[in-house]
Amino acid sequence: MASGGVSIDEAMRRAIALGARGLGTTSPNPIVGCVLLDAAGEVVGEGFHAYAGGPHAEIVALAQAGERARGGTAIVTLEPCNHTGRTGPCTRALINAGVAKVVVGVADPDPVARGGAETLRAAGVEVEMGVREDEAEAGNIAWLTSVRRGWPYVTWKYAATLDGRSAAADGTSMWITSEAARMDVHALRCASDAVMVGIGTVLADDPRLTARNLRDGSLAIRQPLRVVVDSAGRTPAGAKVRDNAAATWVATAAQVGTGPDGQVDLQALLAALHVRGVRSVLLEGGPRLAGAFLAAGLVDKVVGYVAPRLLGAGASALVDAGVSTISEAIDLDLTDVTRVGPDLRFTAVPRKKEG
Ligand code: RP5
Repeated sequence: MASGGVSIDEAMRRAIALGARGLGTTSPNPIVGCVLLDAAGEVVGEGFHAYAGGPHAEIVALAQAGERARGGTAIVTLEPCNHTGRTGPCTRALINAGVAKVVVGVADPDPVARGGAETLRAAGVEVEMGVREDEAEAGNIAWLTSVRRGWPYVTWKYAATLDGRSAAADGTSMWITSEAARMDVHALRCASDAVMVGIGTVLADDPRLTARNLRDGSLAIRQPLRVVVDSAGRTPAGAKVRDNAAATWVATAAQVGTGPDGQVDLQALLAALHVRGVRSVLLEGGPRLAGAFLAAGLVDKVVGYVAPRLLGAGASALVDAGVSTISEAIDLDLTDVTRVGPDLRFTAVPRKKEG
């Protein structure tokens, strides 16, 4: 590395941060960031993938660098694509630009686009895989998980009181948490391809399920698909989820098929969403739907907002997961605890069952 230049490691950190700017807008494409260093190690180009059909991160960075890319190093969070889709292969663009080395965070699992490293090596480009791999993976976790297994990454979000209640005894449930926590939820909605609730929540709360700025009520630029899991098709014609603010899919058992419980088959529902290009789902409840997802092992991450309030006996439980004895408890591993305004936000992942 020349004096004044940046290390490969620093450049990958920068590329991961750049890629994050595309969070929520790239689907069905991945989150990708790229930093280009010239032969002396100076940054000569940067880019990220902003939306499907738009230029890939490598192409944005190469355009900035121009001739200075020749003999340089491209640091990319995801293995450069090897195929012609809506845009041409990034491997070809890197080779044509005379890039000498490509450093990759995570290998591309997509059967359509993978194989970039091999193509680059065959053209005489040095390739180094797995730099800051864990962070690059975390930055693109929904897309990577979804593409590897064929159904979207599911985050269950809940809001509860300190005694774990989601609604008061009379059924009122809106605004358990603070505006700060609700704004945080809108950021989660913005970063998700779909927001999902059960018919019970639609009938009880008539939610809008749009991503918006709570202060002025304005809608975010891109809206997640609203999904109502509604086995018997009971969503009222006048429900807010049926307005024009965002696209909505009322998923019925007749469309999706039924699972063992006679309700919408959740695995089939997720597979159908994957086909529609949905890579991440924000599951917002209510207790029955969240319980069914948890019991089926279909939740990848839990984000819980807990308000310092108490609702006491008679109030609804947060989740109806059919647990009747302690040995059946659904165990989670906490990954983060953050204070959001007056509330707490817990992030956790369900613990994999042994055996
Ligand atoms: C859910 O968001 C709550 O359970 C409530 O039903 C809903 C409110 O959504 P908006 O109407 O604010 O979009 O988490």
